[in-house]
Amino acid sequence: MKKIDISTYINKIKLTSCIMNASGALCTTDKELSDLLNSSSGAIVTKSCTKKPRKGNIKPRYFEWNIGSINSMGLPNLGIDFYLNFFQNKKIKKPIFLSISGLSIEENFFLIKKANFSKKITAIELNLSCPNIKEEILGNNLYKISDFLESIFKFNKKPLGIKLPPFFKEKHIKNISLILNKFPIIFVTCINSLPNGIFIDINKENTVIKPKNGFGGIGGLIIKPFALSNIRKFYTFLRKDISIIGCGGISSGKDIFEHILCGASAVQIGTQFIKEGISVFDRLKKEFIIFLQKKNYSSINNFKGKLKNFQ
Ligand code: RRO
Repeated sequence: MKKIDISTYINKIKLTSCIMNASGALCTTDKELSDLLNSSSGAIVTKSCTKKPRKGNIKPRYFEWNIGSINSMGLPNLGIDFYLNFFQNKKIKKPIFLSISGLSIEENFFLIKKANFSKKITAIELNLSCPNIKEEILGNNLYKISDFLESIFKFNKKPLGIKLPPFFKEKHIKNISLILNKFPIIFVTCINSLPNGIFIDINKENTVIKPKNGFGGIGGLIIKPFALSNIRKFYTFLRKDISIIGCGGISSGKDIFEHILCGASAVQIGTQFIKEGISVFDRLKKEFIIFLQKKNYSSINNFKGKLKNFQ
């Protein structure tokens, strides 16, 4: 039987498997990150971090049902120093993406500068799309994003990518792509959770999470069509050296195939990782390889971005 290679590149960064965790999913604490280091995931991204540790929102702040999840975590994290120290004295065999999500432009500058000093951090995933904080989502403000990136690339030397919110109009994706194409970013991750959803417990007739009267970011299976459409559109509008990391609604090998067919170079697992635990990476890897065997593909380059129109 043909050998199936599921390795990939995010720009010039090699991942031996194209499957990794999504920021926020079991990647906050020492134990969670240690488990990820020992797992078959192709890379690790940390929980988005801030300058100081944050407790996040009041609990319950996460809920899942059969086809989705809702969260209003509120950026709980152990602070950038914890994440930089954690990797400092570890033997590391895969790329490490430090997710940062400063609450102001100045805080983001501080975090990016700090990450630049750490040899263990392969790349920065700049999260411009947290749906659960009161501060503005920069990913939705094209004017600010352009100035912001201009300032960042005056000093930043680390490979850097951006985690984007979902967009629902082609013109928005086109406009943000025109801006991103002007800067040396190496990847985008799309999509973050769909903001301001609500889930109802019909027996109790109430919401299922406590912060913000029950409103939160929606993830999981039900957001897959929006993840796929964002990946597809960004694939057509972004420079070809900007890789796309697909995130949203993956729970099977077939879902990974769909993300890559739309143009993703790698995929992140969020809701399904939280549901299933660390063994999700072994299972998905196996499923994906069997799927490719059946399709007679030997590497992801055989089909990446090659989605055809209906005929
Ligand atoms: O911590 C969160 O509430 C959170 C973040 Br930073 C994010 O980027 N996406 C999300 O769904 N939740």
